Amino acid sequence: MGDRQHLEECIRLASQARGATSPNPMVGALVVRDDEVVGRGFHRCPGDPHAERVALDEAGDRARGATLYVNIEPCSHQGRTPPCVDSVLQADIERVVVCTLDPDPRVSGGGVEALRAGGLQVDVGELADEAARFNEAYLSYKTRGVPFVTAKAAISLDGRLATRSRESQWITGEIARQRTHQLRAETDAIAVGIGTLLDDDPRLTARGDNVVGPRYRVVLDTNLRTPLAAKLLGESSGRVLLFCGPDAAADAEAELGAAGAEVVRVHRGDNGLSWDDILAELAAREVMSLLLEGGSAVLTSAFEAGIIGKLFLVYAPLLIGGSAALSLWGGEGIGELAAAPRLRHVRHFDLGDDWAVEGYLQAPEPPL
Ligand code: AOF
Ligand code: ZN
Repeated sequence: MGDRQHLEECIRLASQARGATSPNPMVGALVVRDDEVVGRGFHRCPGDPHAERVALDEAGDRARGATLYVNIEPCSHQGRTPPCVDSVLQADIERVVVCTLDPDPRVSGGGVEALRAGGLQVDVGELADEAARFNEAYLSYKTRGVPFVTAKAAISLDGRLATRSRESQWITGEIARQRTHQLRAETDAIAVGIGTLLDDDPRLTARGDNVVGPRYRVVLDTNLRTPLAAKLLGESSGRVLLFCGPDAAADAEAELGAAGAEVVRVHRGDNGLSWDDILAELAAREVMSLLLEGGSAVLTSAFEAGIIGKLFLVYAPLLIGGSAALSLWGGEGIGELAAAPRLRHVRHFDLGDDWAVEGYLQAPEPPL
C-alpha cells in the first residue's frame, strides 16, 4: 500500500472519535514497517493520549526504522499531554508522513521542524485537501478564530422551508431526520432563530443511542421572546445560550436566566443580530463548529453576511410553492447570476426517499 492509502486509513481511524475531540482535532496514526501495519491509534478526547502515542505504544520495538503516518503534524508542545515529537524521536522512527501542518500557534510547523532536526525524513502534503475538510471545524477555529458554520435545512424540491402557514413538520422522512441527529451530535453548538423556536418548539438535542448532544443550544432572539415553557429550557443536555439585541427587556433576561438560560447581549448587524459578535462569543467558549438549523430569517442573514462555510440540504420530493412560503434564502437574493455563490466539493446521496446535497461556500485551506 502507498502513502495515500495509509493516510486514508489514518482519517478513517480518527473519524471514530467524531464529535468527541473538540477543541482538539480528530487525529489518526499508523506505524508501518516493511509494508506491515504494526501500530494504529486515534485521539479519543481532550486529555487522552494523542494518536501517535497510542500507535507507537502498540508498535513497541517494531517502531524502530518504521514510517509513521498521521493526518496532522505531530505536536511539539506540552499541552494536556506531552509533545508527540519526543515520543516519535525516542521510538527511532525513520520517516514521518503527514497530510498538513497543525495550525495551533504552539505547533505551526514546529513539529515537522523538530523531527527534521532529529534527522527524520518528513513528507507533508499528500491528501491535504481531504484532511483539511475532515478537520474543517478545527482549522476554521485555529486559523480564523471563529467557529466553522454549517447551514442545514430540510426543504421541498422548490426550496421552501415551510408552507405559508409556517408548517414544516415534517418535510423530510425518518431516515433524513436520523441523519440530522447525527449532525447535531457532531457539532459543538446548534442554533435557530426565534421564529423557528416559536413555530416548532425544538429541543435542539441529539437523540439516538450513545449520542452526546451539542455543548450549546443557541437561539437568536433579538427581543427575548423565548417562552419560559419552551421545550429546550426543560432539557438538561447542552447549555442554552440566548443572543439578544441591545434593547431586549431586562425582566425577560432575568426570568430566562432563572430558567437556566444564559443571555448574551450583542450589537445589531445589517440584517438581524451581529454575526461578528455572535461568532466571537462562541469562539471564546471554545465552540469550533456551529450548526445553523434555520429558519428563513437566520439563514438569509447568514447568507448575506457570508458566514456559511458549508451547506447540508435535504430535499424531499414535495412541492410547496407560493411566494409567502418561507424560502431557504429570502430577502433580495442575488441580482447577477455571475455573483451567485456556487458550491464546491459537492456530494449528493440518497437518504431514504429524500436526497442530501452537501457542499462548501468556503472550503478550508490546508495549512502547508
Ligand atoms: C497530535 N496528535 O492526536 C492531537 C494533536 O492539550 P492537548 O495535549 O490535548 O493538546 C491539544 C493540541 O495538540 C491541539 O490544539 C493540537 O495542536 C494538538 N493535537 N496533535 O500530534 C493528536 N490531538
Ligand atoms: Zn501530540
